[in-house]
Amino acid sequence: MSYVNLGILAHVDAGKTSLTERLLFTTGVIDKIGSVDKGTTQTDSMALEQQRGITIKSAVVSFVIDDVTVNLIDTPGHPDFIAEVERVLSVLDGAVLVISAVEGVQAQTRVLMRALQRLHIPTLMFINKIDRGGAHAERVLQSISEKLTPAIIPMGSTSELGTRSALYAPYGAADADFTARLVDLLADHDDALLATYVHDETTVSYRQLRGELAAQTRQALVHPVFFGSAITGAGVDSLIAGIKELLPEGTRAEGDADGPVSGTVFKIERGSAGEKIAYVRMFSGTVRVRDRLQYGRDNEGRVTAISVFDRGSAVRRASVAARQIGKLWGLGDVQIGDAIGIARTTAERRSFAPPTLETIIVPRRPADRGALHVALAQLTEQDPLINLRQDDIRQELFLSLYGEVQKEVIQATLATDFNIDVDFRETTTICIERPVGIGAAFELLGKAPNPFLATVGLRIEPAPINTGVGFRLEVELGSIPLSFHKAVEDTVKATLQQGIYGWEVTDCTVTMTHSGYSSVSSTAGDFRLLTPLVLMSALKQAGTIVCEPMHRFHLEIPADTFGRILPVLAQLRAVPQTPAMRGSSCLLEGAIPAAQVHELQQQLPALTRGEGVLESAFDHHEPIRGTIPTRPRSDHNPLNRKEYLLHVVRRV
Ligand SMILES: Nc1nc2c(ncn2[C@@H]2O[C@H](COP(=O)(O)OP(=O)(O)OP(=O)(O)O)[C@@H](O)[C@H]2O)c(=O)[nH]1
Ligand SMILES: [Mg+2]
Repeated sequence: MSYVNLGILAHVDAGKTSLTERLLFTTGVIDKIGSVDKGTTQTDSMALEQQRGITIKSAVVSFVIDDVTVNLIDTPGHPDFIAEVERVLSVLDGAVLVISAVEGVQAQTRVLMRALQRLHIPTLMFINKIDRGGAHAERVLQSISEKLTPAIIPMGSTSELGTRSALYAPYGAADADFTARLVDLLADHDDALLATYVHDETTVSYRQLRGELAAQTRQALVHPVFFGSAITGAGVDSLIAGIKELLPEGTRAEGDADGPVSGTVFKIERGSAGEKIAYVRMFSGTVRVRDRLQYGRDNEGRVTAISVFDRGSAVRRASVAARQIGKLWGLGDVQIGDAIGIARTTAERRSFAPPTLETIIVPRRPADRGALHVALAQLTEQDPLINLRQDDIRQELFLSLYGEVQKEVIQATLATDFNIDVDFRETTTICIERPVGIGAAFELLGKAPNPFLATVGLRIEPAPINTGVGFRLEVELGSIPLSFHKAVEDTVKATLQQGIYGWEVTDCTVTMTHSGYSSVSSTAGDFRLLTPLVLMSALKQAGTIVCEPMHRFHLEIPADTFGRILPVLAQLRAVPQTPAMRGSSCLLEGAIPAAQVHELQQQLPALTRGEGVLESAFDHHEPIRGTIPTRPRSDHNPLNRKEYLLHVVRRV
């Protein structure tokens, strides 16, 4: 048996869950098809998902095509739940990107496609909802080429588009236009094919072309496009055949069931008794019930039960092996992103932007404060991109968020699962700081006013945007023990969580320029305590600029409301580009501060007779115009030497 671990990704409401349901039905896993609108699908199983008709958590199901087991991961499309998609990406062999034939490519589709391309995940596209009024094939293909990638090939044609009888028919060897387009596309990455074809086109057989198409799809160089409808089932057979023909079977993995154990945890759930359940994609080796496993940083635990996905749902098994997805019980301290056994050496880079909003969360009953802390800690463990921060000075709980819908979901979850009613106060945006110049500082051991048994010198300078924090050595590696180096590096990263204005400092390089210690009495603690002092004084010299998160927006409004929208956009500090007129609609794209998106969303119905549609997704950080928002450094404040030393003394 071979396995394909397949993600279904798309913008909100494109039809991922409906398509998942249809795939399960067509492959014989379920004999009655559920509906998102009635809350009866397999993958939208949470009560909140069923009430709202949207997916909130990713869910795994499986079906079999001939001798291939497909583990399908249905993901949420709403940008507020992008963290769910982030974690799934690392375990996929392939993906189906769903695009609505009516709404077309949306801001979120671009965000997803960019991530799939960056990770070289083989991706098929499925243009869904061909049965719905307003469906358009050519227009969607055109916008895919323009906005996502030109390396696409429509695999068939549609008829009676926009009606319940809409159908999809795959192209075959006899379709000369199709084969010509295939050659054209494939030859971009295969000179030999082009040369043979130019020499004598009859020597390249259709089978060879399909084989080359599969090979290039598996390398994520080209993207076959299918059409259909999750509701009527049109085109779904062809998509299933495409998954088998064109996507790799667990080839991104080493895949040896007898090899050393290696897996990745991509989802955590709590069982009915509150026990932790870890969803693991195995890359190599076999895990059996009662095995002792190393996981995460330095944790060890015994597996008490395992289930594996088989024809639909998870079933109890004695083991889970390479290429499979399984649920593991018994790993008490497990977290999302943890490696099971040997960690895979993949670059640890975020595919999507971190949350850009932060809110203060308060229990309605003050007595719930402690319980709220515990409940939120549990929720953040399932959703590690949500940061929970306790402000010691203000005695308040800060929660980072992607948006308003996520806020409502957290509120509802706390009420139903934990019986805690909460309110939110002051949603603000999370800014970042970037250094603007170069700053350097050092403190020598034994030289007042340095109270620590360590010499540390650091230089900080700007680095290219989106590169995070780099750490380099300009001192000999052996000049201090390795553990002291490590203490400095870790402390540099921790200190930069809060810059001069209290925001995380990023896109910079920190270089260690001086180091020294006393072989008799220095400890790593001396380095840990001295580093923040030196670094913050270097940072002060360099200076930082506060940058706020900006969204790219796409606004569709009735053309006659344009005059009314423009001043509102200006007031919200949005910068629109030249508008495009399409019939009686006006399309506006541009940049808007993340802080203002919600306000625009609120005002839109009144400004556009309820017809305006706004989409937006995080795009970049930009120096803030106007007053700089600051948040207090809550743990310690090395900007003020005296206060910091007092803090250290109190702590020691
Ligand atoms: N006419 C038509 N409606 C569809 C089709 N696919 C989905 N829908 C409808 O579109 C809406 C959204 O469908 P979902 O399957 O929940 O979409 P989704 O992509 O899973 O949405 P999120 O998980 O919330 O991002 C529902 O009302 C579906 O009934 C289709 O092929 N044709
Ligand atoms: Mg869904």
